[in-house]
Amino acid sequence: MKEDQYKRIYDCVVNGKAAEALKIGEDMKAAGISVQDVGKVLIDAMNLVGHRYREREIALPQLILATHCFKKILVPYVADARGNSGVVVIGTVKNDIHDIGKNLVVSMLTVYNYKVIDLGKDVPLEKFVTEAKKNNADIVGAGTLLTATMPELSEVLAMMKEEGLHPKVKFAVGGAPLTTTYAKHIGADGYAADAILAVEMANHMMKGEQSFQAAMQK
Ligand code: B12
Repeated sequence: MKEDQYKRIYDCVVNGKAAEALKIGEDMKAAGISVQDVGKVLIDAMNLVGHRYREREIALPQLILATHCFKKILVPYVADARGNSGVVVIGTVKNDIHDIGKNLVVSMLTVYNYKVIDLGKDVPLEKFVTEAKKNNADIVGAGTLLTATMPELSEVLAMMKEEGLHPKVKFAVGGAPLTTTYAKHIGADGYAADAILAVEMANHMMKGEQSFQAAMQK
């Protein structure tokens, strides 16, 4: 990818230029830029936006606008998605309404040809299991941003085991307070620190492997 292309994508997300996002995605696709390369820039940009939000340099609407741009840039790539990589049922656990990061994971998995059943946020735990059964899921992904709701993750896994889904159906977790150590401790098959790593994780899981993808050191 050329530097000006990198800058165009980066600037769009960082500065929330939603009106330009779709065109940028179309231009990148037409120029033959792979979704992997676009995805890496999107994550770089979201890391900066996340940092600025934490430092209170920007407000919540700007964070949400950035994620909107992220998703829109990927729209032309989603159009090609065939959903044949595998089936993922994903959601944010009950009592937690954070869904910005989970939505980015949904977008990235979709462009990488996963059929994603997005249960949304504040999801009753039994729904992960019923939807996994109904949709013949390969992977169940549960996320949380609150330390208070981290124990719900093990409950989802326990229900999957009770219903005979796990270990055939793999269980993945994610969200800012989680770590590889925690994910392993509760018996999850996978963890990913961001949306690109979530694709890598899912690809490993589809081969029946466990996969713990901590953030890359900058
Ligand atoms: C935005 C935000 C909100 C927004 C949420 C909007 C929305 N639609 O999501 C609003 C304002 C609604 C909100 C509300 C609250 N929030 Co809040 N919120 C945040 C904030 C600032 C950013 C979270 C975020 O979106 N990050 C950006 C995304 C891109 O990152 P991410 O979520 O980590 O996602 C990435 C990875 O984790 C991974 N990933 C995410 N999900 C999944 C799932 C799977 C399966 C996988 C594999 C990977 C994966 O991939 C993602 C993309 O790269 C954080 C602080 C912070 N710096 O993180 C606090 C924070 C999470 N909130 C916090 C709190 C306390 C709350 C409230 C309880 C506040 C209150 N008193 O009302 C309420 C929650 C009420 C409830 N019942 O849920 C605390 C949690 C503290 C804790 N340790 O529990 C934090 C850490 C702030 C703080 N420092 O105190 N919040």
